Amino acid sequence: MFDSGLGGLSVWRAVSALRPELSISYIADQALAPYGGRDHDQIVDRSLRIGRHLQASGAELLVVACNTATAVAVNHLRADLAIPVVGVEPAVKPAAVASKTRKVGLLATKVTLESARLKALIERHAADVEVILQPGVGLVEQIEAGELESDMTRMLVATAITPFLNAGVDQIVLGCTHYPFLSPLIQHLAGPQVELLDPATAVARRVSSLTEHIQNTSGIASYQFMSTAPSPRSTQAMHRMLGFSFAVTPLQL
Ligand code: DGN
Repeated sequence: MFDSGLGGLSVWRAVSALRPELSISYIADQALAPYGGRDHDQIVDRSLRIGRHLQASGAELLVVACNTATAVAVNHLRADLAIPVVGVEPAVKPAAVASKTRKVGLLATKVTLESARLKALIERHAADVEVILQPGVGLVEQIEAGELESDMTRMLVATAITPFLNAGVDQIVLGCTHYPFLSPLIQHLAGPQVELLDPATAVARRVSSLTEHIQNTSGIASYQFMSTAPSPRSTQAMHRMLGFSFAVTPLQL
């Protein structure tokens, strides 16, 4: 499993809750984080390097725990790798189905918002609702720094969701795997009439069905966390986000 940084841990959390016996190697590509403003070639190149590395290390399935990398690199990964590849997509369809106001907010990175993949997703599943697109400016950086509740984070979240609230949305799609770590703050600022949608549980179900054949005879999962640019601060943030301590191994790609 990989992400540009710590956001994919929201997917890690859902997968390990559903399948606690699965061993997971997680790569945070913090040397290149955030992916959200990078050009496509760079994201594709990084995703391929990470995917090949994990496949060569014995992974039987790859989870792209990043909407941005999924939007631009998932097809390249599927063409290149021999193992199945599961991506993350903003939960536009369930939001469109659930919306009573017929107005849905989608918070994601710039690359995801501008991707052809997202455009197709909205056309396919949300053509009859108004989808308001909003980049989460600065939010990934705050989460990477472990700042989940600071005044600055609060201000950035308020700025990001104000257009949604002004438009009267009743669903906010969290279109970046980092954002679920801000769910308590977003929910508090948006109010109880707004529902937040995180695709992690749906991804976990997909992973689970694709790994039914994988037997872990010991019944004990081994977890490995790697980063291309580890730091004590981000390791501490990871511990806080997952609620337990572990080593983060440096990785060079
Ligand atoms: N967590 C990622 C996503 O879901 O898009 C990437 C965030 C980023 O690197 N900007």
